[in-house]
Amino acid sequence: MSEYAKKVYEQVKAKNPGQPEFHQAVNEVLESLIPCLERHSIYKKNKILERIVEPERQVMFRVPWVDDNNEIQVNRGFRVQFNSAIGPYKGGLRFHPSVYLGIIKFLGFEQIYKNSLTGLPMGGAKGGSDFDPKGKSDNEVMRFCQSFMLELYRHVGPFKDVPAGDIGVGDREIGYMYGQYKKILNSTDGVLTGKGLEYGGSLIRPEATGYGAVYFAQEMLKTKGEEIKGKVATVSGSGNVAQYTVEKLNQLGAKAVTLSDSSGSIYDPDGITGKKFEFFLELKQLKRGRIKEYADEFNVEYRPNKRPWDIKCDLAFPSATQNEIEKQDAQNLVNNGVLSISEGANMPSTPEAVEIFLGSGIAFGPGKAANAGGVATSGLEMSQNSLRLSWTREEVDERLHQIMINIHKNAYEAAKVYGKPGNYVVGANIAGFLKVANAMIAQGYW
Ligand code: NDP
Ligand code: 2IT
Repeated sequence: MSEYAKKVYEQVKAKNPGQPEFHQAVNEVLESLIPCLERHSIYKKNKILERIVEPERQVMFRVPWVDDNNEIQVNRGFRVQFNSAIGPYKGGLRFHPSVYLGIIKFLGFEQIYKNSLTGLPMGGAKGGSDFDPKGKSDNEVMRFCQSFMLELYRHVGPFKDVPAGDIGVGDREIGYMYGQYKKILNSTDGVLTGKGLEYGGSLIRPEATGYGAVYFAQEMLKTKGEEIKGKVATVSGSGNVAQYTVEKLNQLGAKAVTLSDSSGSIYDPDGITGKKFEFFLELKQLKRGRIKEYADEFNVEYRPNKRPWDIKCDLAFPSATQNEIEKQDAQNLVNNGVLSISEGANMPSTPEAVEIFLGSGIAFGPGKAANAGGVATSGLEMSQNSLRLSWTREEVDERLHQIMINIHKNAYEAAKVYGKPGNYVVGANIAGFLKVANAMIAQGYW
């Protein structure tokens, strides 16, 4: 690593102890930026790295709520407003028991570059709570969301900070939070994205991350003279991103053969298609069931506590969580002849796995590029709210598709210009960074 990037990384580790995921995200970005920092001394002169690794604001708060047994429960809430150089803070909320400050900071840091890559004016942020929605009644989730918003409302707003969903936060949670915000402020502004269609949501937002990850894979494959059609794909997770990844793969004539959750994975060599796909959507969206029930229903293999990465495939779409592809998983994928990895999740590959992918010459699409379709379509939801209009499904999908094509092109070109052709990690990080860094310089230090 260059002396400058190394110095800043060491400072980050010393000043943010006990936050390995944040260190990991920072390390990857700083390392990628070296060719850019070497070429342009202006960023060092303006102390851009020292500034960009420090969130503009971090809020942590108590979230008390009453469960169905009338007992008071207390969770911890977070909103990290990382960077507003190019627009209002924007990024999801994650409700999962593993959430602590380090997770929110890694996600917020990634979001800065991702949002910049979309070409839309959105700064980077992330928030959430260690609340676990699993096994809670709708009323409990509602009371939690109301309490969470009772503090969060002070920090957000359509020109300030616009949260959305992430793990454990879907249309139900967004609805409860939006209702509470409206009640507190008597304002119907578009403070959240991922809203229901009836009250300001955008068509295609639910599908956007998964669709976008497949569009990104499509672009990467084109550079190798390949196409999606006829390919076999492994997908992890079974939530929002996984669901619409499988749908788009089906539409484009590929075959998705796996799904997973934190308990295990299923392997359906005939493909998750037709009635089986409909069953899967209903199982997850309406019944909030477990993926094992798919295996039980269709008599396919259930693999307790196993991820999908040992299964032979052409395309892989990690769509569950961070660090879900470790070194051996990456080696298995490469040994089995995988052509592309398109990260639907945020930072699903460990640094050792990324090294294997990059070293093997396969097309590796990092999350901040490959899964940017979700936040991009959130940006389109914000545009529609401002216009007081709703675009059609076709119009939003066309814009999403074009944004993914542009992100691919910009990352691909940047990698070439900075001497790392084919390396989308370097390309995405530099392309995302330049716009933010230049905006920071233009606005003076603050
Ligand atoms: P959901 O909550 O809808 O689904 C999450 C899925 O991942 C579930 O199947 C869940 O299984 C699994 N999962 C979560 N944590 C773990 C874990 N620690 N180990 C194993 N499996 C796990 O979330 P999303 O689909 O929205 O998010 C998935 C990923 O995509 C995340 O990394 C998120 O940050 C990223 N992302 C999401 C976007 C969006 O628009 N929603 C946009 C861009 C990225 P279980 O039910 O057992 O917990
Ligand atoms: O990681 C992400 O980009 C998201 N969870 C979506 C954020 C958003 O504001 O739509």
